[in-house]
Amino acid sequence: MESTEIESLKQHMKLATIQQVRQLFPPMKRNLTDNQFGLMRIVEIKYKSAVDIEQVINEILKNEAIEYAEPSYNNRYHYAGDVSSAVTNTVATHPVNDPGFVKGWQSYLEQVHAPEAWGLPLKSTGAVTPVIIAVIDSGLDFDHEDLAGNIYYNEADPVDGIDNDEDGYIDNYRGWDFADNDHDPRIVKGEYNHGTHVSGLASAVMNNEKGIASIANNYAKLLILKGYYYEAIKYAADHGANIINCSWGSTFFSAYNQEVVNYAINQGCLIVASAGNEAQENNATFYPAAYPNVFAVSSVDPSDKKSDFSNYGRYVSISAPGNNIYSTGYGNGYSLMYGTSTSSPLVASAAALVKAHFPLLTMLEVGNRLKHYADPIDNLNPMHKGQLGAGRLNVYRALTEEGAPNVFVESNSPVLPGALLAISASLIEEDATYYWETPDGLTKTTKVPYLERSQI
Ligand SMILES: [Ca+2]
Ligand SMILES: [Ca+2]
Ligand SMILES: [Ca+2]
Repeated sequence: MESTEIESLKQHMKLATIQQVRQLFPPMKRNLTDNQFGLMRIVEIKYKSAVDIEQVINEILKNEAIEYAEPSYNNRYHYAGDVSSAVTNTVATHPVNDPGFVKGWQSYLEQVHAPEAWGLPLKSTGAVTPVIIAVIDSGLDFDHEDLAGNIYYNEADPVDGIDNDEDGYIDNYRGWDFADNDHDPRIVKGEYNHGTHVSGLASAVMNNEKGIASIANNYAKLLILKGYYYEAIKYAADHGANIINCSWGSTFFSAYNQEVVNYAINQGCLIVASAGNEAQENNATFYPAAYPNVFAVSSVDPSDKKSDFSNYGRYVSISAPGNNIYSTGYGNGYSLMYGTSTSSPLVASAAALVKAHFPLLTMLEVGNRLKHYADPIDNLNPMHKGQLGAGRLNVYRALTEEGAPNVFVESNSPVLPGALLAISASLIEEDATYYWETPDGLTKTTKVPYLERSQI
């Protein structure tokens, strides 16, 4: 939306309740992405809370220039609670020297077969580009002994009061705080610990004789974005994130939020999101997890049964451990938590490890690989067949097995009879033959030759 259009919008709205109209994604001095997929047309309107929001929305919709108007929903984190019971101190032997792992407090890593995966050499012999996981959460203890080494810093904009990289964010060296709209996403003592716990699961420093081990095995850097906001998803997509972890959400569908999610996915990001912890109440559908193409994560217990608290549904992509998960906390601390909030960053971390091993895969293909090689758990969960995604994460299989079909149906809506359907396939090793069945029972086949990627 042009500034003149915003002015005209303000004039059209005669409601005395309107306080501020702000374009959410104005054009940047440095055009990070040529195509913002229309996000520039979105504005945020603030109004006095004494008036009913439906009345305000109806007034706004009288303007024919408005496509849609909706409330701005609050999001909440998906951590179900601290675990107060002491952990069992069983000593394991393993080349990994992180004490949390050695003492057996991270059995969830064995459950997803991370230790076998760590021993695999990278196929590529060249320099490895770190995989960037954006952690959109409550902020981070940047000085934590087991996290400091794996934080991503934007060297193009040091903290000097100037927007050196001209991206519209002054001094976004450490990331950004979307709650306070400033350059400091650090957590301070007394603030909620959620983001520090999630970040350790995504990429705590491995093999440093401190704290915990992490699936990503030091291949992932953490881009820290504070506050549970969809604007942070846009920021992550514009600032090089491969993976975006959202251990939060709300039950409200929003057209605006869906647009931001689509934007990030179109930029090549894998959005990994917790399915939520309301299963014992109403098993609400949670967003962003339930938006199409978001990698939604449910929680399972150590025996691969659905965690009591975990939401479930057809929109879930995969399941990962979420009970008694030991990770980093404020002030060089460590704590146990449970919730789908802990399951999601484990999957994000696994996605980073797969991307490090297969740098040519798109993040969509990485997600597909994780799903295809998940261990089936439907038989263990007869009440939730098809509602816990493809199964429980198995990162070792995702790295070692071949033959995962990377086939994507490119349609955002149900395909009607007679409609043309685009199917894209990427073959990693060899020629392939695809079989599929149409609803009238006909079996179709097609052969697709393998091409070197340079030819594609
Ligand atoms: Ca900047
Ligand atoms: Ca600066
Ligand atoms: Ca460590």
